[in-house]
Amino acid sequence: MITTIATTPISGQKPGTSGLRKKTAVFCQPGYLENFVQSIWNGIGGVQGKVLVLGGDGRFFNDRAVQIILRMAAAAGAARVIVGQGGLLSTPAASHLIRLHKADGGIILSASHNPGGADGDFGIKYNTANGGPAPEPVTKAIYRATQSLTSYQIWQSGDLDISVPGRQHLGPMAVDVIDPVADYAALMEQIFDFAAIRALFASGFQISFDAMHAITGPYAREILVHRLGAPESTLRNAIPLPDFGGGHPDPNPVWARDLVDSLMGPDAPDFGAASDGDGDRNMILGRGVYVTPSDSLAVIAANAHLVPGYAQGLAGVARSMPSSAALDAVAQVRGLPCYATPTGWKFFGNLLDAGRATLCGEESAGTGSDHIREKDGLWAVLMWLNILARRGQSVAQIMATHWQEFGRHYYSRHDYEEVEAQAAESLLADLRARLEGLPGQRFGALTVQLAEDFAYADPVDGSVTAGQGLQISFAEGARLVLRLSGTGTAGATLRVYLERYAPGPDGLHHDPQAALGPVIAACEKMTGLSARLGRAKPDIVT
Ligand code: VG1
Ligand code: CO
Repeated sequence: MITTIATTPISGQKPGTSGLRKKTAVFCQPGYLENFVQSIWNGIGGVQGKVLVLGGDGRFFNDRAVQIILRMAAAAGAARVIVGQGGLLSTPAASHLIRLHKADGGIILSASHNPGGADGDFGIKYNTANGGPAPEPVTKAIYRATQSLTSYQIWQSGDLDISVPGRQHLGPMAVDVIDPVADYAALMEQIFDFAAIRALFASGFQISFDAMHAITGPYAREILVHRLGAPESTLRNAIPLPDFGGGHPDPNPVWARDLVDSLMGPDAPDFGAASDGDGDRNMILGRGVYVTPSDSLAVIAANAHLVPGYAQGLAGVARSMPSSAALDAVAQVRGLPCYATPTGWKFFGNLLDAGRATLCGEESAGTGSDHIREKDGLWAVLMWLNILARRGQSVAQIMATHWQEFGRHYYSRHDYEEVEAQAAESLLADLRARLEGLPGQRFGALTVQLAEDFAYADPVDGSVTAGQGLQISFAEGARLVLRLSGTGTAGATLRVYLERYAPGPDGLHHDPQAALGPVIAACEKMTGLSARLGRAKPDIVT
């Protein structure tokens, strides 16, 4: 039976870089989730007769939210919802299921790399029929719907038992509970040379994978241990916990410190990797080496032909604007089209759908391809393992030869977290106002060549997205980008992206922070950042 509940708009239900993210306590307020879900339905023209995929990364409130969304889908007349067993699905697995079942869309419950738990963050994201995050026009329509909402509808019933696979009904709506891992694992087996990776493991090649107490644990166990024969001891933190063990499920050298330390230590395994809360990001390490995400993307692009799924070659490649130009260097040598998009996976969707790009990536450790429409952490790990198996070299050797061939793009991101929103906004506003006059000006050792407020004209649908970060290029082969994060839930986070190119053959093996010294100094001179934010140093350096 459908009940209609009167409500009023809740302010601030505006999707950011990747869905709506708020403190868990905010999402748990009566009606908060319901208002937003009803606004999704209203914003996309309803779900009457439609098929949806539903699941999340298992963080606190995932289980409650799944039950509410199922009842609201039934009330809205959805024909069928495919839900991961226990309400769980990694983001890449959800994207795959939408495509596999030709569903009309899907809902993913996650705040990704943000911490979870009652005191952490929660999030919800709508993906469209191509399996990708809703593009801007759709998120705008959903946001508009939140502003005029007067009621929501929900099916009156108790909770469904979604702990075992099988079909049930909620009123007239079918609910198919499925194994969250099986279809995804089968897709990986189609793309990669599992026999080669199995042989690599059998030869004594050791790996360590850190699931950070988040969703990838069960996926990594099935693929790396059961299908590829790695020992169980390969896995760290592989049991998903609602609060991710109290940590940030963010695969970077700060939050995956133990893994990094073990790869830098005396008995290091040959290869290390970690994934984030919802399984769409990755960190790649070799014995004694941390591979920056932008370099990882470039190496994957340069070696993709070694992987069966990409043996026919790449149509093109794409990166987010702040990501380093390491990818561009590969694209140039290989004669591939290369696109630079705003931050956020939703901007890759059109390029992938149109067959213009095969591989995409972001400096934030998201890498993926046209096999789905999300970034994919385990896919990136398997790309590396397949490449390592075929090349028979260590990660360090692969990096060294890559830099020899393409030059090295020293790269780092400095994050200033939870700064006063107004201070960060005015810093960017003041710099924006000076952009026109910057070319030709010198800041320490660097001379500004180009300065712009990045706007993206989508080559497929012609839509223009403005205000996507301030980009300053220097004549000396360096670049600085500043933008505000769109995924935080408290204050503002200023991201400062730093890059400097060394063409080689010399100067390829410096410490990145030292190599970037002139860019860091130019940023300080240009913006007065530390005084304006009241911060002597960044909170996170990746
Ligand atoms: C961050 C990253 C961005 C990524 C986004 C979602 O966004 O910088 O590259 O696409 O998170 O990733 P922002 O606006 O905070 O810089 V995830 O793994 O959180 O879904
Ligand atoms: Co994520």
